[in-house]
Amino acid sequence: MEEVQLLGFWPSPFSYRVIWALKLKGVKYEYIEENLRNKSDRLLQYNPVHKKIPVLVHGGKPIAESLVILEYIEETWPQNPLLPKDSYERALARFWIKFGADKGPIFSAFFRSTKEELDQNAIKEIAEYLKILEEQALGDKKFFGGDNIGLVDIAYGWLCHWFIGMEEMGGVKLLVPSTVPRLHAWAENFKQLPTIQENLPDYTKLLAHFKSLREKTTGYDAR
Ligand code: GS8
Repeated sequence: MEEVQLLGFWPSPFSYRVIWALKLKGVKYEYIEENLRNKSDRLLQYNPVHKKIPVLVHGGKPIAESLVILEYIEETWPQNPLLPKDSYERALARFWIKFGADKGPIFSAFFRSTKEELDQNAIKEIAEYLKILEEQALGDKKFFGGDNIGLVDIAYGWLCHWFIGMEEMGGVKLLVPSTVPRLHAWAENFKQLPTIQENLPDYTKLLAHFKSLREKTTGYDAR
């Protein structure tokens, strides 16, 4: 088998998407931690356009963008399929993956504001987003694709850990049983899968990282 390497950054949910997919497929890889404040020549050479992690390097060939990497992994290692066989079901899965990617920027509100100044419009938008996910994408299923984890779950997986940290930092609770019971149950089920549980960054460290990001963005120490 050709060598697989992953260039990542420990608090990045985008790195974890790739880690989870590789683990679920049973693909052996070497993890290389990048210093994003002092990017390596390797990262700049492998992702000259965005200069971002994650980058998957397979047999010396780099692939950037986590969602593109997930599709590559699914095509290259077909064992334990993460997308449905049926073309229509696959299109639906891709629709929801794209929905999540398009809506990503709404979550930056957590880093732009302090606990006291959290943008209430952004919070409302995020609450509506969670409701749409629950009602339109998840429904009564255990995972987005049915009984088993798939690429849609992996794409939204950050909600079960990173988003919880963002909520704690912002002093809000949105992913809760009282408003989105089925999505909350999904997050719990997702997090309990051994592959996910064993591959998550330390929560306390993550929260401290979030707070330092927020301080940089807001320009002052806002506790
Ligand atoms: C986002 C990757 C990203 O933001 C993907 O792979 O899905 N759309 C991309 N990577 C960040 C680290 S995680 O916050 C990154 O590498 N940033 C470096 C920089 O912006 O200079």
